[in-house]
Amino acid sequence: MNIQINQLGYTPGMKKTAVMHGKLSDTLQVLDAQGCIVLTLPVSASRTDIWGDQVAEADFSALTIPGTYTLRCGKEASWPFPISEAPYQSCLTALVDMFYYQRCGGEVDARAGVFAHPACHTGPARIYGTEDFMEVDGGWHDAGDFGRYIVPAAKAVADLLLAWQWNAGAFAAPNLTPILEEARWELEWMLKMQREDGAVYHKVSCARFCGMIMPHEEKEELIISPVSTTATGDFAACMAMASRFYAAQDAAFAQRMLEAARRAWDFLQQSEPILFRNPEGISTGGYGDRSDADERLWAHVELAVTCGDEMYLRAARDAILQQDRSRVSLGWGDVSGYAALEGLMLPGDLASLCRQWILDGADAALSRINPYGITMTERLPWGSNMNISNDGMVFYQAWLLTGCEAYRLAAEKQLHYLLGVNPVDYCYVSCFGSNPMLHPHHRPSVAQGVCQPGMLSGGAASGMMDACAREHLQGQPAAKAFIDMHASYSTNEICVYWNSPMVALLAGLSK
Ligand code: 9MR
Ligand code: ZN
Repeated sequence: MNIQINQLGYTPGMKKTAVMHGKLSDTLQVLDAQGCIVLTLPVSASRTDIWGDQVAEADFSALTIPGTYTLRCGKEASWPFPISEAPYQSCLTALVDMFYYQRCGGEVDARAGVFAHPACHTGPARIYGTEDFMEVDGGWHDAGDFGRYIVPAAKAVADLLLAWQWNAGAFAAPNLTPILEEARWELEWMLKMQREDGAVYHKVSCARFCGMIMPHEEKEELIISPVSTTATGDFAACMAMASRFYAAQDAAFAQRMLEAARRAWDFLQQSEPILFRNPEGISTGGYGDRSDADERLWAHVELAVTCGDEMYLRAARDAILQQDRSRVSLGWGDVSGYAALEGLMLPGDLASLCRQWILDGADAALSRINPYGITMTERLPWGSNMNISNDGMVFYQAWLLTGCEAYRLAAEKQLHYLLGVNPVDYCYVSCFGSNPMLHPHHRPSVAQGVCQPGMLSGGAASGMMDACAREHLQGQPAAKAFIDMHASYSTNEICVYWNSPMVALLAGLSK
């Protein structure tokens, strides 16, 4: 289609903008389900977008009556879409259920249909380079592979907790498991990954990625990779944060997490950076990093917020003052943005610094927004849809702080992009929308020959980082470098920490 809309539709009161390739006509017509024209609206002058295409826009916010509609402009039409009070609720439910489907170390029951499976990856795992074994059952499979990694786990859990904080009411729908219970599944596993001295092992996986099989069919030896200070910092932050969320319902669990966070923090104080690289013989996800300063910063802030001790406050203050506060990063590699968001709960002057940090970051991002509403143009990284959801979270937080409409609209634009207003015309959430992503790099989906619903694709990636992308996407502009084929792991994998920021964004915007 040459007219891009959010394929899941809009609420009556939302601002609604269609994006068109080329100026198809001077007017846009809105047709109801019977094909009758209900509105005729002007189309903007077309402008050259970042990839040399002509792009025009039309605002159809005047459409406010619930129903199913299509847009027409010249000879082109959009997908049909609804106007309704809660157009994203079923998508949000599915995005949360995805975490249940990703469960490791426990049965995924019949509610998951063909994706049900007995407990997988159980039994002792060997600590790399030793003949020592540890039991580290549980957690979620990271992505289309079955590794379990601490660094991305911390991001995913933090996002789910923020989603809950922003709008607990959005999770009243009957999910496969309630969101806090699901986050706990991961937290319990993370706790097992801590060494006695407080350090945290980076990951547990087999030595290499397996074939396209179901999780319980992977029977290779499980190996626990060495500790890193990025994993330890993320762990300390995430545990200190989570302990606040569970204090009311399970004080003992909250206490266990806080003690684990303190021990991880203590380890960091006496340790040089230990930056992870896959050791000899291990080739699963690396989640390597050039710096652990941001993980340490986040840990200081969460412990300061949760405990209020002078020792943590001092560390948080020093780290915030040293931090470049011009952008708010919520990536797995640079987690400093979580310090900004959570730092809003620090005492007065530090909270003000964090508030300004968020607004500066949001303003810088706003100034980069392109015709599709996203901030990236020439280069889209592996997992760009995470960056887009992360931007949405930052805009949403800026809106919470100021009530300024421009931030809210920018947050909504990130959602619209993910759900259809993008140059490839896909709804990037599997099995949702009129033109859904259906062939993810996701072992259970490939093994069963059917797509698991509710997974956000990594999305366009300009680097041509797999053979399938090189074969089909060479020369495409950045945001068109996407192919819905399972072989393209760099453009069409799925991940827990790509779903999680979308859960937070959607929960927030559903309020
Ligand atoms: O999401 C990760 C992306 O930012 C990196 O560029 C990429 C290459 O290192 O790895 C991605 O993470 C993958 C991980 O290594 C293994 N599980 C699947 C992840 C998503 O593709
Ligand atoms: Zn498993």
